[in-house]
Formats: sequence, C-alpha cells, structure tokens
Amino acid sequence: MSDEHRRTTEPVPTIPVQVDLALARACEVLRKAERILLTSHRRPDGDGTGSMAGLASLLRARGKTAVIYSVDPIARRYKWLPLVHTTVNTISFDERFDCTVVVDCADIALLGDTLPPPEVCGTLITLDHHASGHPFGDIAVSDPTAAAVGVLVVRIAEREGWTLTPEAAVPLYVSLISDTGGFRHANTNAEALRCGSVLIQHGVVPSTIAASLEERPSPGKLRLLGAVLSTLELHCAGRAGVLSVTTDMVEGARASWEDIEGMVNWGRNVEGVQVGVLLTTAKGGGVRVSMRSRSDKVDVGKVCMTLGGGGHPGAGGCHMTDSLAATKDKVVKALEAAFNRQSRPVIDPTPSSSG
Ligand SMILES: [Mn+2]
Repeated sequence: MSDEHRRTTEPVPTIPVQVDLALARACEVLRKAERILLTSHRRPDGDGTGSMAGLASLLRARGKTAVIYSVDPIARRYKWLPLVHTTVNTISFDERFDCTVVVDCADIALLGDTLPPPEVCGTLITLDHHASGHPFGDIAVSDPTAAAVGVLVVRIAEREGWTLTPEAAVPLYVSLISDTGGFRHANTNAEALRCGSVLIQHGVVPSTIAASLEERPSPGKLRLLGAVLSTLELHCAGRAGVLSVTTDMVEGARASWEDIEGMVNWGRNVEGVQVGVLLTTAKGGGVRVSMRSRSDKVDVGKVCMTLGGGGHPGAGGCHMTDSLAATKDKVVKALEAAFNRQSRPVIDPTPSSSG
C-alpha cells in the first residue's frame, strides 16, 4: 500500500467543545419553537436542499410549523425530494417565526437581501461546515469536520431522540452524498459513513437515490459531446488537453448552448493532462476560453489573466477576439510558458507520497 492510501488523520475527528455547546443551544431553541423558518444560500445545492427538507420533516413530525424558504427555485435535480414541493419563495413582512435556521451558508453576505428582517426571523440559528467563512447568527453551529450539514441534522435528531422516518432520511442522505461526491471526496470520514448507515437503517435505498440523481443527458447533448470529444488535441507534451466547440457543432447536434457546461472537464480528465481547455466560438464573434487545472503547479486563473481574463487556481476563463485557430495558438503558447515556469517538468502525475 502506498503512503497516499494510508490515513493520516483521526478516523473520527473530535467534535470541538464549542460546536457541541452551540448544537445543544440550537436544540433547546428548536425544542421550544412552534414556527420555524428554514433557508439556505442562493441557488441551494444538494446539501442545502437536503438538509432543509430533512430538518423540516423532523420538525413537522413534532407538530411544529416548518417553512422551507428559497428565493431561487430548487434545482430540477432535487425537486423530487420529500417536502421540497412545499418550498416558498417569499416571506411576508408580517409573518413571525420563533426561529430561523440557515443551513450550509458560511457568510451572511451570501444570503444577500433574501434573509427576512430580525423581527420576522426570531432567533437566528446557523448550521454550517465550511472551514473558511464568517460564522453568524445568534447561535452558530459551525463544524468543518461535518462532511455535510446533513450530518449536523442527524446529530440534532440523535441528541433530541427524534425518530428518523424515510421522509427525513432520504433528503439527509442526499445532503451527504452531494457534499462527499458519493462518499469519495476528501471530507468523507467515519461520521459521514456512520450517518449514511443510520439513514439506510431508517429507509434509505442508496441505489434508488443514486438512480434518481443520475445525470440523464438529452440525445442532443450526447451527440454534441461526441462531436466535441472528437476534437481533442494534446499540447504541451501531453499536459494540455484542448477541446473545441463551434456554432455548427451545436446546431448540427440539435443541442443547446447550456449543454456545453462541464465539457471542459473531459479534456482535463485525460490521462497525463494537467490542464483542460475548451474553446467555444462565441455567438457575438471571437472565442470563449475555459480552463481547468488538476495540478496545483499551474494556476489557470493567472494564465487566463495574461490573456485578458481571470479566475481561480483551478478554473479560469477569458474571451479572445481572434479566430479559433489563432486563439488555440495563443492559449497553447501561454500554457507552454506556464509549464516552463514549473521548476521541473512533471513526468509522473501521481501525487508525491511525502505530502
Ligand atoms: Mn455543504
């Protein structure tokens, strides 16, 4: 077994004392509350949606009023979750809640002006697990060791002795698999799997949920993907995988422009490739460049900055006014320069065992 497959952290991270104290205070407020408002960050993901729905189910089973509130519509992918159809997108100013629970949100700024005023919200409880953020609320439960907010909801249920029904267990399981990538990401720990096990004991069928969340591409998207994959070119000694999309390809496949989303990852995923590039001929002229890096050695945000765009170390983009061929040339040259700045060309892409 190589070192990278060996565990270097504790199997069960100790829950910080202040997290436990905050959770106890949150439970006390929830126990007494009659009317509870539940919300998450804008465009809630699987964790946000699943933990809201799961907590709503648990609270309603106690005879309480629990309102799920999201200004943005719930993504089609999660619409089938129990109780999600009861989500409201406005809260009237004369409503009064005993408390409001904000899930999966590391910063009050991410709520924008969607959070109702304090007199509407009542006691503000936050349940979050982001390591970097600014915990907020009257009671902030913020635990980076929790793989998903669903884990924190399971902790609440266990602490309060609330029975988990399938109606609560299913969305909580979705919260868990969303944030752990199906128990594969680095945040997957013993507690995440223990919670998964508990949820299965209470009615979750993992294969059914996996099937419900499966991406079902339209025939047009699949035709377009086939066309895009056939454009793959490897540059920079196999370290850059470049894919191209043109208007003709989109129209020929009878696909939509949205179908292009995520296709850049196919170039990045090729064996040996460190940077994936997708070149898209823009409708208004020029070429849209997307870059994804799987190596911390090349900051594609910086590479894109040299081309007039920007981004993060792992993801960048820019718009160029040249033709597709000229753009490809410039992008490859910029990447070549970035790879050359690396102290030594990487031949073996496997992570070093020392880190
Ligand atoms: Mn989350």
